[in-house]
Amino acid sequence: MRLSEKNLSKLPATVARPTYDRSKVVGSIVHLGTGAFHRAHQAMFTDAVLASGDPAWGIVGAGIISAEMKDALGPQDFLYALAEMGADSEKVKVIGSIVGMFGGTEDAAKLLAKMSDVSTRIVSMTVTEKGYYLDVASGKLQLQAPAIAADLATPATPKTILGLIVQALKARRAAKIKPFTVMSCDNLPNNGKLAKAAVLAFAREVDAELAVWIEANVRFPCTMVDRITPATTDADRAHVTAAIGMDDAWPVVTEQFVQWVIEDEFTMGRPDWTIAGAVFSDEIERWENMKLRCLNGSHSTLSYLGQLTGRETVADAMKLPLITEILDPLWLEIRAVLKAPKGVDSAAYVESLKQRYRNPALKHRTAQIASDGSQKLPQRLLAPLRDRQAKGLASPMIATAIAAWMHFVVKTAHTPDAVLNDPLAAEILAQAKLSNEAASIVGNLLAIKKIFDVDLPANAGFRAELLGKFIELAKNPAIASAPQIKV
Ligand code: CS2
Repeated sequence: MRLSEKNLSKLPATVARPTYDRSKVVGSIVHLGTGAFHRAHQAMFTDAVLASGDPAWGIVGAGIISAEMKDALGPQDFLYALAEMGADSEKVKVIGSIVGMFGGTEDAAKLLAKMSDVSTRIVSMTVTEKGYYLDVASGKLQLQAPAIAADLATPATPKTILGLIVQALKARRAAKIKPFTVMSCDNLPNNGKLAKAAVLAFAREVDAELAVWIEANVRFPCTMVDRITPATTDADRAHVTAAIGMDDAWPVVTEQFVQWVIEDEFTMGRPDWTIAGAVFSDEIERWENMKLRCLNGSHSTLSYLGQLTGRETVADAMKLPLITEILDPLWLEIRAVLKAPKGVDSAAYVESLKQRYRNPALKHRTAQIASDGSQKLPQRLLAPLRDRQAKGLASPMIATAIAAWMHFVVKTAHTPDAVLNDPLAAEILAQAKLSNEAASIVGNLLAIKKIFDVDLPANAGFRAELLGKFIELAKNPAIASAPQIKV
């Protein structure tokens, strides 16, 4: 038996389900990147809005690259089970807020038509850091990236989020339809401002007047999104099937904690997501920085150290004193230059992170978090590092974190068949293999401007600090770095 509208009544009583009439729900939010995170987060908040009796805000999901999710959820009326796992309790609910889906480039024309239609009031996205095609260090649009170059060559048939958004806004402007709100839900600082910068840079290449109109009329609220949601595994599928008594091709397993802080800037209205606990705030930058630096910064650190110590999951990595002895002082370094939102105690925030990381019910793979380091390090770790440098403070623990990333990439470079998941993989691996000598490795990797810009390699004090930590990790018998490294 497969999860579907018709089988909802056969779910066990313990499983919550949509009680609203899904046929009345209007698909007014188009979401680009309907992966596990979106389905654990925004779709869950939106489900609560629909359940409260407001049918105006359904989600039409879109896979940008592939039709995989549409193919999985289509036969089950886009319903899926969300398992919220605590250390000793579990809640399972079926989410009904996704009412349609487009999948992959073959649906791009239909997706564009929907985005151009007046029924679409919000276009939101979770496409990860690299989906914005912005050079992390300079903030410039990557005009040479093949997907961007292709969309610029044929703007009427876009395949990237930037091409789609700009083309849909162009059509709306021509038809005198109000522009939708563009809402980024990615882990980037000032994600709305970055989304705006990327969209405007793309629009300027297409039509300068359109860019001016977008700048004046479109809103790009910033958001802080938080819910630890590992990629779904086959074990998760089996677990959820047992819990709901029927098959779900792509359930989501997440934690019980969830947080969403949003800047209240919308062109065509918005759902009342506060019903499920979202917060509208004008202190969004502080919220984003606290989350990106304390959570994501420590997550990345822990994942590289976990990868070097054979710890497959975050919960396992948290059991290793070597790792917690690095994380605790790392958090102190980060918090010392952090402006927390008013009334929020960042020490208590960090304590709650430790509990979340230790959740044994979540099998969050360190390999997953360790991916795309080039896109993650700047905002997670290099930003607090620069803030400390501006105050003349040394940062031995942030240096340790960066050294751990360096060991991770060097090890990957020297391990046959190992793959580095990173859009800059070719450049990083080439730099990592240039020399086996510690000081040269550190210098060569630090020379990647797209990650470290020019200030960090030029800072002699920081170079020495980083090299010291790189050597310290190399000499630590618990760290399995590449045997080739000569210290
Ligand atoms: C993680 C995030 O994979 C990663 O880089 O740090 O996905 C993290 O789990 C979420 O931001 C938590 O909200």
